[in-house]
Amino acid sequence: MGNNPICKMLGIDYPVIQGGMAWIADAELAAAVSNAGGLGLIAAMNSNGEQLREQIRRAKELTDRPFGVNLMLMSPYIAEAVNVVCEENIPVVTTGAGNPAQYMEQLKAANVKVICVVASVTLAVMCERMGASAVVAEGCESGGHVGETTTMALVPQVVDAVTIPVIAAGGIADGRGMAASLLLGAKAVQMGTRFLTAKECNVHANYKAKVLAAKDRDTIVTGKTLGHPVRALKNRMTRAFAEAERDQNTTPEALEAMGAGALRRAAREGDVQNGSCMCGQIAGLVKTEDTCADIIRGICAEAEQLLSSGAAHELLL
Ligand code: TUI
Repeated sequence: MGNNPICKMLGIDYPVIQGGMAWIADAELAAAVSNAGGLGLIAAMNSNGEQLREQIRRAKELTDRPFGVNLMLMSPYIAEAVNVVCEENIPVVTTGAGNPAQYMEQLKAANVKVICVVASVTLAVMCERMGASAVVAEGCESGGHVGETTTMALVPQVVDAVTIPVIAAGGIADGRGMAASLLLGAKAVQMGTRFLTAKECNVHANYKAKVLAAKDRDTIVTGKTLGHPVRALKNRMTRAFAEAERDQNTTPEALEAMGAGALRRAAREGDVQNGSCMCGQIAGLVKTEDTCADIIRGICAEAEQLLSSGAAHELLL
């Protein structure tokens, strides 16, 4: 993709970026996506510096291609994670779940490109001013921590508000979603749910099976009352959480305690009833476990075919 600004900027073959899924996006998944020509990412999530360094070293053994790290800005170890990213010469980070202002200078000084994941035009504009190389405009169809605006509404508004390249995310899992994103003005796509079900993804088999079986209305957003809304598959845990949120007598501390460790429980232990199976609304479209190479090549080929076929164009004649 010689004309694509994101491919040129990152030295990748396809304008496809893997989401930085906590407890899921490890060295193996990141290396598999990068080896397939996309941009793989290791999720730093709440890892301390040495845990993150171990994952980075492992990914370096598995691929010679560029890969990045997703920095979760709410992490108690965020300062350590930023130091390790700089020391390990990681070429690019994505940031999520907050405002990256505090870390921009250090990352840029170490030649790390910063791509901010944003859920609003306001934060997109702030990130561009701070020196971000691109933004991921992530609609509320996505899994995990979500904003309030849909991908369809958010992407073109962010595209009009910034001059840096925009990457679309939230609700994209096939060539139709990619083609639509490019028509909205995005230069690339980021996908989480699609890679969660990849063959090379180490998430627990129970979690993968639940995503593959999910239908269009099987996700729910909880945590709004805590100020960090999270989208996950409906199960015993989300039902209990939603009920506790409706109860005026529940304290924020009690709610936080219910959520603590829930993603790990589902992703690593396979407890998909009492754990949190974060995933996007597009899960209903994801039916098969494929390799990262098949996912990336398939989606780009389908988007290319749709955009060049003129089939949509005919509808306006
Ligand atoms: O960050 C994500 N997705 C995530 S983070 C995560 S870990 C987590 N686990 C439990 C509770 C909370 C987080 C799981 N999934 N996507 C990027 C994203 N960023 N979506 C929304 C935002 C966002 C929201 C508010 C970014 C900034 C913001 O406000 C910052 C500010 O100061 O304006």
